[in-house]
Amino acid sequence: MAENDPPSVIGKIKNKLIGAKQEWAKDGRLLTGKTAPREQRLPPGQRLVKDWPVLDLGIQPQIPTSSYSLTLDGAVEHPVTLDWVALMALPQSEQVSDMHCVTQWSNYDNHWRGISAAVILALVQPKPQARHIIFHSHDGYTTNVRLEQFDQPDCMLVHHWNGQPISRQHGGPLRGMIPRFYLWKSAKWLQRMEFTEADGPGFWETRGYNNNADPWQEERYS
Ligand SMILES: Nc1nc2c(c(=O)[nH]1)N[C@H]1C(S)=C(S)[C@@H](COP(=O)(O)O)O[C@H]1N2
Ligand SMILES: [Mo]
Repeated sequence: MAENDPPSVIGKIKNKLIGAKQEWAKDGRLLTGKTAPREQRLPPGQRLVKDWPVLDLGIQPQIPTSSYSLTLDGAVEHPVTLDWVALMALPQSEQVSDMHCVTQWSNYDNHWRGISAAVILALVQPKPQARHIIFHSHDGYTTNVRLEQFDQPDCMLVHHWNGQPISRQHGGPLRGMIPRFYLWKSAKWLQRMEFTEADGPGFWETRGYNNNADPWQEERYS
């Protein structure tokens, strides 16, 4: 979502909430100043919760699978737009992973079903110059990761959580899941993955959040 989008898109109240989160980033709120090795399951400054809180920009697009499609384009050999049937025809896989939100909650052992990063990358074949992926969502949200951060065995595009289709509020029918980075890197209501040569900081990355977002390095803010 661009800086200059009209406020009506998000709504004034939500702009206030976004503003508050931005202030936190500026103040370095929630920082413990510690780092931890990966072997420590709970990253520094996080607390374990049993539920799955909802965080978004105040818009929760409703996208039936019958009208859903995902575009994979940019610096790839084989750009493609896949409808739901085509997505489900790809090899499906399962993973169990933890989630870590910058607002300090973590939860463990989420069971995902979806399409692995490896399948997506094999399908589109990023060009040698591709270095980054920009995730674009149906609510106007964007987030960026480096290609090698996505090219990991635990990264997926997910459509089921703990045996159920991912709900609308959590970004269904399809969202990104990049478990080893703060959850703002995992785009809900995914619309497009754009492979790029140049980095393109997304919604939160341009509002004071860290571009890299490693929870064990406590990379909350920039
Ligand atoms: N499309 C979209 N994806 C998004 C967001 C968003 O506002 N829109 N928020 C991000 C943030 S800040 C977080 S913490 C997680 C929250 O995911 P959840 O609501 O399923 O817990 O989604 C991330 N992905
Ligand atoms: Mo977040």
